[in-house]
Amino acid sequence: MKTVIEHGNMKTLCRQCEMHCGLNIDVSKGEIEKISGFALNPQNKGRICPKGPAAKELVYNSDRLLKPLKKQPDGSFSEIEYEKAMDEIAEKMIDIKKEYGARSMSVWTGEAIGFLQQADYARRFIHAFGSPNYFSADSVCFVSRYIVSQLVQGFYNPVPDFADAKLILLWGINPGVTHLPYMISIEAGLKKGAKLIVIDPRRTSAAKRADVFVPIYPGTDGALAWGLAQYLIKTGNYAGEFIEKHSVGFDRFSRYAKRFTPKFVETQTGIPEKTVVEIGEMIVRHAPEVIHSPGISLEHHVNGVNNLRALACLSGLTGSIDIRGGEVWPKEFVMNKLPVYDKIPLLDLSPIGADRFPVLYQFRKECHSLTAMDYMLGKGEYPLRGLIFTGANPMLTNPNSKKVKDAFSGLDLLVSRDLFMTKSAELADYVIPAASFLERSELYLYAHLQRVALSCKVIDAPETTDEYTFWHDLANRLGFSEKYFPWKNETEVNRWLLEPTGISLETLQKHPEGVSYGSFEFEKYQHRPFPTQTGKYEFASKYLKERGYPEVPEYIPPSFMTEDRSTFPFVLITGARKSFYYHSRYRNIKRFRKAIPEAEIEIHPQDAQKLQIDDKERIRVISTQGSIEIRTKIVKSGDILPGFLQVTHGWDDANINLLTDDNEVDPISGFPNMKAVMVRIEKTEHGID
Ligand SMILES: Nc1nc2c(c(=O)[nH]1)N[C@H]1C(S)=C(S)[C@@H](COP(=O)(O)OP(=O)(O)OC[C@H]3O[C@@H](n4cnc5c(=O)[nH]c(N)nc54)[C@H](O)[C@@H]3O)O[C@H]1N2
Ligand SMILES: Nc1nc2c(c(=O)[nH]1)N[C@H]1C(S)=C(S)[C@@H](COP(=O)(O)OP(=O)(O)OC[C@H]3O[C@@H](n4cnc5c(=O)[nH]c(N)nc54)[C@H](O)[C@@H]3O)O[C@H]1N2
Ligand code: SF4
Ligand SMILES: [Mo]
Repeated sequence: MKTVIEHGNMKTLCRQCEMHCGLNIDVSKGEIEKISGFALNPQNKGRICPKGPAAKELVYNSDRLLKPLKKQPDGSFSEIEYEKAMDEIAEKMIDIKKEYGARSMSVWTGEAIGFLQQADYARRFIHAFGSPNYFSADSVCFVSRYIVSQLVQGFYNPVPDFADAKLILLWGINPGVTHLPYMISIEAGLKKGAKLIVIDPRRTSAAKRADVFVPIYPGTDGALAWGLAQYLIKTGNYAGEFIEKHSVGFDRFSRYAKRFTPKFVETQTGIPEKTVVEIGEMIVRHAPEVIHSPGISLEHHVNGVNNLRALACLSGLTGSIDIRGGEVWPKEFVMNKLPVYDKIPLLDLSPIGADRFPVLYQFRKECHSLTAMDYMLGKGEYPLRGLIFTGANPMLTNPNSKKVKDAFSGLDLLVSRDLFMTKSAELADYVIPAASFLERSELYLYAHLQRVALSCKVIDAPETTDEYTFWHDLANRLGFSEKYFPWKNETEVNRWLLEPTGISLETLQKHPEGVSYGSFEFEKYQHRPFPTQTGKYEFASKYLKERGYPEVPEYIPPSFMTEDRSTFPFVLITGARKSFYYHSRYRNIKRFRKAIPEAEIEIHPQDAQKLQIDDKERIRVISTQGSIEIRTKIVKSGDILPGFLQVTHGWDDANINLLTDDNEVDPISGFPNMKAVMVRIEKTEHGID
């Protein structure tokens, strides 16, 4: 494993999260010496989060897998040559195809390889093989928001212009920890005088900087959004001209809004009536330069889509669409496309979950990962017998881990591509060492900056394969590489992707800070229709109504507010992010592990006192699905609402997804409830050890 240059400096993009900050890499004697932020990349302007420099500890980690592994009959792993492993994987795929049909094979991409080019190789591969079954972490990640934006305004990625906003509302998102470049833009807005409102059951780092911090019961954001809509409509403070000319469904929307008086909103959200009015007044004062930015937490509820729709409609009410300081539609940068879905639709092969969640399938062309488990367990319309997963650790990240284990364990073929041995990889028949982001080169679009950039290969790691090479090598053995994976390597793919754009690979190689592909124009809807079904901004959705869902985003209270609580008196939020950890990753970075050595359950001091629980005591948390033991962290009063608990996911030995339920899902998106899980707590014999 040597850097591609012996000495000197290289610039690239970080892909340890979706933000793709610019990195500056100092190299000495064929090794990375130091990683810092690249000041000329406008995405991060030289700043990076703690994971930026930790990339060095990631790629040179002593746990790194550098040889393919094959599971032996006794359950242990032995090393195997790459070519032989690939021959055997291809043979097993052919067997599965012969016995059950191609659709019984599937692929799954995780967050680590991203949502664009790297994931698209896998999509292309499985469709070319003849199976519609492409799964990914996206269907527990951002896809609900993607569906909502498409439904309401027709674009999946309107970008927030934080720097020019006058009022920013963060709904269950903590960008200082999770999206550093967003925080940089928010800070630019705050410097110019913007006000900040943070809506969260926990006092996060963002909440500490807010003008108004609004603690809210999880899963009730829809009620607050409706309450604000009611306030704006009742006081006549809405963008009448925009609504009249460019929207549909406002009459039905405003009729439904009526019941959400500040008093009613208080009963649902726990937010005092007067705070609801105060937020309403602030919106009126600053409209239309108002941005509502939701995080993952609004999606992880069974009423997620409709809560998000209600929220999305607030931007239409204030006319904050496609304006400076509002939500802007970026120009499209049209590259060649890797997915071949349009050429090989495969709909007649019953993609898994397409019948159960047709909206998810229609908007995303991807299958429902939770339903996949049932098909693997023989409870589907047809058997799912094989899976290749890459950059994912579903054993710790999908809900109901016990079911994931049972499902994965019974497959005829399970292949993991990863940098490390993980809880999921342990179940695999083959584990193939994957190239890290510093060992490949890919294109990235900064939509909010309208720039395109290219990451470069910093390290040559012949012990590993990059995503393209892996899928190419497998396609080659299965006889479809010439047709579908004809490029020699990733550089050639990048050249092909850029062909229609007028920007060459060489230009991007010369400009590691990226290249602009257009300036912003605003209010484009004045001269072209919204790309929705009706050509208008949709306060009510005929599309959803036709599929049996409510036309306006009706609010349904989360189950903990309506069900009997005697067995499970606490409500558990899972997955609030920590700076040092990324889902299940980085537990093997020693200095991070020293800072946070093990999983913790955040608990309010009042609740701890009531249960006579000490700080750092090992307790048991129990849900309808299972239980885990975990150490307490008694937080300050005000840091979490009493009656609510929080556990960050991704820990091997205190896996919170043993408690989440894969059947408690949003009926539109199929997203699981991960943010309002009913639980109880019991003391253990361990106490404080
Ligand atoms: N360091 C780090 N960064 C990451 C990740 C990581 O694992 N680590 N993961 C990346 C990924 S894939 C994603 S999807 C993003 C997620 O990014 P964010 O959406 O910013 O995720 P969180 O940090 O979990 O922040 C969510 C906040 O929502 C609050 N919350 C929970 N339930 C509710 C609710 O019902 N309503 C409201 N209003 N708030 C609620 C939680 O208390 C928490 O503070 O982060 C990305 N960035
Ligand atoms: N309870 C609960 N569960 C959650 C969430 C929550 O909030 N609460 N959040 C959900 C969300 S939003 C998401 S996005 C998912 C994420 O779910 P996953 O994508 O399954 O999560 P990771 O743990 O990040 O798994 C990534 C794996 O990829 C490996 N890897 C790292 N770099 C590379 C690379 O370059 N190539 C390859 N091939 N592998 C690599 C890592 O070692 C790691 O094992 O988790 C979800 N799960
Ligand atoms: S925020 Fe951190 S992990 Fe994400 S791209 Fe930037 S430096 Fe990398
Ligand atoms: Mo995510």
